[in-house]
Parts: sequence; C-alpha cells; structure tokens
Amino acid sequence: DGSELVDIDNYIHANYKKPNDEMFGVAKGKNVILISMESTQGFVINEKVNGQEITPFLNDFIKESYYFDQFYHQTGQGKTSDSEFLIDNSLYPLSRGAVFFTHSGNEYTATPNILKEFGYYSATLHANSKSFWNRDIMYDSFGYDHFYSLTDYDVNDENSVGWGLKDVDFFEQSIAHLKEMPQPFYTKFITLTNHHPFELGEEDSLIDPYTSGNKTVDNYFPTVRYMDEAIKQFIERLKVEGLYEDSIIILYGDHYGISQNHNKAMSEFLGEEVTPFVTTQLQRVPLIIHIPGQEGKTISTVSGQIDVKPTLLHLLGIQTKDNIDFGSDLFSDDKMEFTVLRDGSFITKDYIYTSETCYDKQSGELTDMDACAPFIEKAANELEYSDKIIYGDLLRFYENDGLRNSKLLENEPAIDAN
Ligand code: GP9
Ligand code: MN
Repeated sequence: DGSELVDIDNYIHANYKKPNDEMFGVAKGKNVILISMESTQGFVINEKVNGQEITPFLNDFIKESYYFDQFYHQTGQGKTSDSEFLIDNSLYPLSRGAVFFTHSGNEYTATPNILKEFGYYSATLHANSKSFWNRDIMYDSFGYDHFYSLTDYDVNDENSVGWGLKDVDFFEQSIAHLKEMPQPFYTKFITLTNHHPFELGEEDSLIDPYTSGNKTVDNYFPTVRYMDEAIKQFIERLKVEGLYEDSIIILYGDHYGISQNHNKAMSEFLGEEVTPFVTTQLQRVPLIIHIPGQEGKTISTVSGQIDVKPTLLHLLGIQTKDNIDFGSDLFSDDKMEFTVLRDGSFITKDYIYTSETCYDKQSGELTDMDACAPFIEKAANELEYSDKIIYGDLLRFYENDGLRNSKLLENEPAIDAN
C-alpha cells in the first residue's frame, strides 16, 4: 500500500521552500530548452589551457544568465541517464545500476508529465540509438511526447567522431525538428562529442590539447572547447529563428568527465593535489539559466541537479508544494545550502563530508566530525526515502489515492492548453 509514503510526504513538505515572489512566473508560457553538456565539469569555466580560453562562449553567456557556480552533479552508475532522472524528477538515482533500466515501468511525476497539463509539448533530442540507456521506455514514463533519436538524424562518416554525430551537426539538424514542434515546448538536447575518450578531428580542434602526457586529460580540453562552439552556433541560430526571446535556456553538465584514475594529470593542471576533498569539489558542474529579459547574475548557493525541477516549474509559474521533490527552488530566499551526492558525500555552506571525513570547505582542512554530524542523518534519510519511492513504485499511490488530492488539478493552468 501507500502507507510508507506518509513519512516521506511529511519529510518532503517540511523541507519545502516557497518560491521567490520576484522570480515566480517570470518565464510563464515560455518554451524550455535544456542542454545536457556531456562530461562538462565546472572547473573549465573561466579557465585557460595553454593560455587559451576553454569555454569562451559559455564565459560570455554566463554574464547574461543566472550562473550557479556551486552546483553539483548527483549521478551514479547511470551517468547521463541518472542526470536526466534527477533533472526531470527531483529524485535521486540509485546507488547501483541505472534506474533507467531497473525501474522504467514505475509511475513518475516528471516535468514533462506535469507540463502536459499546462499545454506543453515535450521532446528529447539525442543522436544515439533510442534504446541506449533504455531511454525510449523511460521517456514514455516521464511523459515525453517524442524522442528524436539516431534515425531522425543524417549521420555519416564526415559528420561523426567518437560516439557519433558531432555536436555542431547535431544542433544544426535539430533546428528542423524544433521548428516543427507545437509551442510552448519543453525540450532536452543531449550533446555527445565531449565524451570519453574525447576524440576530435584536426578540423574541429580550436585549441591545443593539454600537455600532461595523459591522453584523457589532455584531449578533454579541445572537445570541451568544441562543444562550447557548437552551443554558441546553436544559440545564434535560435536568435535567427526567432526562438531565443521566447525560450528559457538551461545548460547543465551531466557528470564528471575526468575520473579519479587521472588524479595525477589533474593535479598538474589544477596545481594542487587531488585529495578526497578536491575530488568532491570537482563534482561541480555548470548550471546556467538564461531567461529572456533578465540580466542574471552568479549565484553561489550550494545546489545540485535535484533542484532543477522545482526551480524551473516556479519560473514557469507552476506551484510545486504538493509535489514529491527532494530538491528546492534555487531562487527561494530560504534555499537550504545542502547537497547530497549519490555516494553519500554531502556539501553544506561551510563543510564537505566525504569518505566519512568532515572538511572545512573554506580551508579544505580536516575538521571535527561534530561540524558535519547534524547533516549525516539527514543525508542518509534523503537517499533512503528516495530509494524507497523507486523500489516501491510509490508515486503510483501518491497520484492515485488522492493523498494530497490530485495536485495537478489544484493548480490553475498557467497558460491555455489550446
Ligand atoms: C549516450 C550518451 C553518453 O547516449 O548519453 O552516455 P554516458 O556514457 O555519458 O552515460
Ligand atoms: Mn554523459
């Protein structure tokens, strides 16, 4: 039955943070364009390699956007698919395996499911075979109307590298798909070129590799630079097509690109030893939210992928107080600075807890466990509650037994469903 959900429901609603009055609904009725930036870690932003900027476009774009520089990925073994799970559901992925494979038949209250009630059309665009990560099945559970996958793209030897279609061509070909969609739309574009082992042709290399001698680390920079260029061209194209001003654009890094196997080369690049503390800090990925007509600013609230769903829904003018979301609105004045990673590590305003060790965030020094202690149970609870929902498919009770009365019907539609 759904009785297990009562505790969880109480926990979630005790943690609910009300939206910021000034931001609630600022993007009401706008299209949504999410861009999943493959393997893009936060340390490349405003950083150089061989004296050259790694992300010149993003460095400019963050100046006219809300840029969250203390935003963490929370993925596990499900990699890109875990990030999609977090972003669309505000639930944690699983500690082992990929929830996209193991629990694709569950009921979810994902963002596309919710936005459907507000007249939105939703689609994911990604030039890989549709069954990779079991996406075709999971997307149905999330409520996506369409999945533009490999067969919707013209992919050949010339326009491919590494894992497949190059990002520039992917975005270019995606424009036609975007133009045929009903508006408003909720779309997710998943890039691919900046994927291990970071292969790139000479003609697409805009900067030189790094020179540590570690191929993975060295080649990471030119493929990040290439992705940056692809996103730049896509945004320019959105302007040409008249879609830019009608769309809220959200870019996020899906997960780390450089694993701990490359700590030595990373230490050389960063100029510091990659300790467990530094490894945790390296799990920061960029989150950039561009809202037409808003100047934006850099926001350093500790946050994670789990926070995107309520943040976005509030920007669109949709209430979330009756949702089972583990994250909270990044613009809320009361946003708690507390982010749990899937391995049980957590980050607060002042501390980082990882490998059962408590660090002072400012200094990186070990600190007394008492400082982290109040959060240890909360972190464990969060993960456990979220796991329970997934293992027990508990959202089916939430939706069906009227635990908090059909929440979607309570919301006044933000826009006409015409
Ligand atoms: C595959 C792409 C990359 O379609 O999303 O997957 P990853 O290995 O990063 O999870
Ligand atoms: Mn990925």
